[in-house]
Amino acid sequence: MTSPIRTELHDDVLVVISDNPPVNALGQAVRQGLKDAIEGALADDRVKAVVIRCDGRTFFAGADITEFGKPPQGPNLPETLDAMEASDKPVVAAIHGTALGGGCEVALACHYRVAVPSAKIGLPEVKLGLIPGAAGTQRLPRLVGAEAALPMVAIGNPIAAKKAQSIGLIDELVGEESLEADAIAFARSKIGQDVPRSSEGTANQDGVKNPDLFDEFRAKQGRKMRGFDAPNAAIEAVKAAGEMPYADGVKKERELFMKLMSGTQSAAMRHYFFAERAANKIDDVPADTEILPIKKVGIIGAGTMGGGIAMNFLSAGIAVTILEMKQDALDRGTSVMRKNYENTAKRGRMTGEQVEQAMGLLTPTLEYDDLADCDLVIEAVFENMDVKKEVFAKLDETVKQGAILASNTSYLDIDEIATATKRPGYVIGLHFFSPANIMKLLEVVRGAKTRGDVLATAMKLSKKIGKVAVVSGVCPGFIGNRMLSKRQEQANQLIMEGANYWDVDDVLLEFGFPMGPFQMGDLAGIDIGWHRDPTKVTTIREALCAVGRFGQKAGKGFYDYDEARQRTPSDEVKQIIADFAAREGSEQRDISKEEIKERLLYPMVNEGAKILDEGMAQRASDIDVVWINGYGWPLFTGGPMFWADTIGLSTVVEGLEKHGLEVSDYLRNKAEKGETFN
Ligand code: 3H9
Repeated sequence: MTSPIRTELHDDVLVVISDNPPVNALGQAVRQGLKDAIEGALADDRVKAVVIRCDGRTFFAGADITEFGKPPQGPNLPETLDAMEASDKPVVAAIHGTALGGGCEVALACHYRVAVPSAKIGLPEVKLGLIPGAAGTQRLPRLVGAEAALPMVAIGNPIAAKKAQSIGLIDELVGEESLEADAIAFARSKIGQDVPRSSEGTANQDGVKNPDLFDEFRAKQGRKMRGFDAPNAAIEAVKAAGEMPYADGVKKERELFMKLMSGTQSAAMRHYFFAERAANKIDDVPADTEILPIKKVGIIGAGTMGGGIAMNFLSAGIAVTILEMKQDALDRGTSVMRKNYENTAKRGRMTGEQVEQAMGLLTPTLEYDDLADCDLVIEAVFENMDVKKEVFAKLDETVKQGAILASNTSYLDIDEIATATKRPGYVIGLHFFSPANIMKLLEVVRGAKTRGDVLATAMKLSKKIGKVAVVSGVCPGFIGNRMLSKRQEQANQLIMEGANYWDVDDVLLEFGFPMGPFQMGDLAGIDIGWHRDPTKVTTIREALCAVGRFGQKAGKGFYDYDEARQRTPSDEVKQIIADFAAREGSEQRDISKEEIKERLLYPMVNEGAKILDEGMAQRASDIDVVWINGYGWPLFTGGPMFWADTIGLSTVVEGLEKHGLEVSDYLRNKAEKGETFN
């Protein structure tokens, strides 16, 4: 097998080049090639300096994640990098694309780093439930200080080259088109000088002088880190870089790294990494399917949903025509969008110019005819089949042939909607989640007649607008809401049987969700869809509405809220629930948190199994992607299906049986055979 590493001698500078598509992951052959190349350079008197660069779209994007969990094959990355750093001849990393994880560690082991301005550099291992394992946690703080290193190691977001230069991680920015030549010149300018080694740096003394740095960081980032093991290990490792000699710090890093690597969180998060990428692939639609050009998008409805959807396209530079029935609704919708953008600008995440650019791409209208030349129209009107069909019939008449007509429905039958048109092949569901400009998930609903190129276009477009897309078949509630309804059913049932509603919420919080179903109800508004007749009480929600407990906006719903929107369980609500249960003849008993957890989560797994069995999801991991991105299922468990695999499908089956709940044949069969979903 030919090595992915080759070398080219440019007079006295040896350029070591990696060509390991798609992302130059540091697999065994790359490590071996790098080690050999460095040893060769040291032994060759003609070579006075070394440049390391990559072919293709990026510098090394990290260790090869597919090797994790398999028997290690040498040379390992730490020893390869130690050999590099030990060189007395200057070694320069020439960075383009993304230098991530092990790739950033390669750069840190080099004596100098130059980068093109568009490059990004970072240590995203925490996003895989890990910390850097090739001395990144020890070299980085010694080079840039603990304060600058902490967010990079513990939060894991890559930083732009310019920022990296400002903290001392990059020595020089070079030309986008002249990376290699500039890096060679830079390397040549360092020949004959003592080489600086990151492992010998002293910037980490900032953490020694101000040891509160670490607790302050933890306090500030606590919410983002809740439930995750890796960020705390990352903080510990960076702290160790200030407290211990380098060799001991590296040992400490290794201990922490190995512990995380063998734990369930990292397995879950690595599962998710590949799950997100798999979700973008459609089994029977070839990857090279021709994509339909989408230059102009029409949106019907300028309410919260329509406006949010529109912002996705505007932010991605795609023109949007937004339609409403009445001028005041149209004006209100567009001004909300502008306000949202301006708030983002206030927080420094957009410039004023970008706000104007985005809003400049928006055309508000009251006329269907203005949608005629759109390539894609998404309707986000009232959830009613007759209304939707009317809209689609009108769109079919007005919008040019070959354009895609999409519905944002969250549960209606796309196939029935498609019957209102003469182009069912071009009809698709695009189910955005609220707030649509923020939530990552997009359920792409494939109708019976939806064409392959229409689907492929939707998937490609979703990536362009920064969404994580998952294909769902047509069934009530699709993947996400269909499973949610099973959880909600149990939540309602549990409080009728005597469980405290705050215990139900707390069980989910403790599991890692950002909030429970009753908090969620309060946030969304309990009066959504309420008939407004306080004398007609057939559900607990109606009973709450009848006494004006409409949710957070009213200061009270299931919970009482203080000024800071902190919730306190309400005796009044407890009584309302008890009275309602008595009226319905529902017996009350003490219900343990364990039972609550099992009854909330196991039926979801069972529904997931049915979704798979019916072919409504292509793969179990797609269901995980839906729940992690759309409903706050904790990433560190890998999603409902991976979590079920982790605890064992027979555990789930036994739990469902114990509580007298449905067990699908598909789940039972898998459990009996000792199989897993993933
Ligand atoms: C680490 O480095 C640990 C060390 O500290 C310790 C060592 C001792 N390995 O995302 P894309 C595949 S941990 C294997 O669609 P993009 C990916 O699955 C690692 N495969 O492209 C996909 O395959 P397919 C730290 C990888 O342009 C294809 O490449 N590094 C890896 O949208 C294209 O990927 C990270 O966490 C990998 N490391 O984004 C960075 N990376 O085509 C992880 C990608 O079959 N990677 N693949 O579906 C990324 O964040 C993005 O891939 C990147 C490109 C931004 C680089």
